[in-house]
Amino acid sequence: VVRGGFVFAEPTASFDVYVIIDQGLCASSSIDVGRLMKHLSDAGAGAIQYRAKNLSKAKYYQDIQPLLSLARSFRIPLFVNDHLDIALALRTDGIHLGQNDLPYEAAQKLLPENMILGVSTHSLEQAVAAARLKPGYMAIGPVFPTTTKANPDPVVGTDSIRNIKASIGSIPLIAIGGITLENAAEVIRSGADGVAVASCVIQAKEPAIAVQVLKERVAVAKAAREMN
Ligand code: TZP
Ligand code: MG
Repeated sequence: VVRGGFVFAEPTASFDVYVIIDQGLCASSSIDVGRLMKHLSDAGAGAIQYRAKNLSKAKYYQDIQPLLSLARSFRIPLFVNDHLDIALALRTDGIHLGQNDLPYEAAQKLLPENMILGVSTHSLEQAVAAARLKPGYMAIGPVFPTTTKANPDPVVGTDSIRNIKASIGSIPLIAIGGITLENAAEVIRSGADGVAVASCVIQAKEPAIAVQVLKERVAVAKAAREMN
């Protein structure tokens, strides 16, 4: 990729710890997003998403443009939330779409081959329907109660994760909603391939430590799962 005269290698995404950089959370804690991104990438977050529910498309575009340059220099994959046109215009690593965004099959027709499509699901039925389109990853949630998302869908719980994972085959399943350092292992033991987190990292005293601990707990829980 050539950007501003610099050549950057495309980073590869992993979905063990996927951090949602929620603009509202960052603003209310006076967090510098660029610095946060440096900490997340140093700590080994597999991917990041910029989520801004209260910004116009114009402002979102303005915000994410410099963040993409930083993400490239830190070699961390960056996902756009909601705005497929912005992802296409900037050639981000991926786009994350929910049930009320452009339908996945329409989005897929527009996506370049190397752009990852991530989708949100909130039930087994939605997961089975979305799996037919073979997205790059699938989020399921909220697994636990969350205050980060306004009007969240009903809590899915950990019990249904196993069933959903069994129904979607090899598509990486990322659990989301109310995930913390304390419950991350349980979520992985229930069958998720990774965790998506916002508040537990953004509002941590040291976001880098939070990511390191999450990564460690996800890895240990996966290893234990594979032994059984
Ligand atoms: N979708 C389902 S829950 C959620 C989103 C975007 C918010 C996750 O944030 P937190 O702070 O990790 O609960
Ligand atoms: Mg959305």
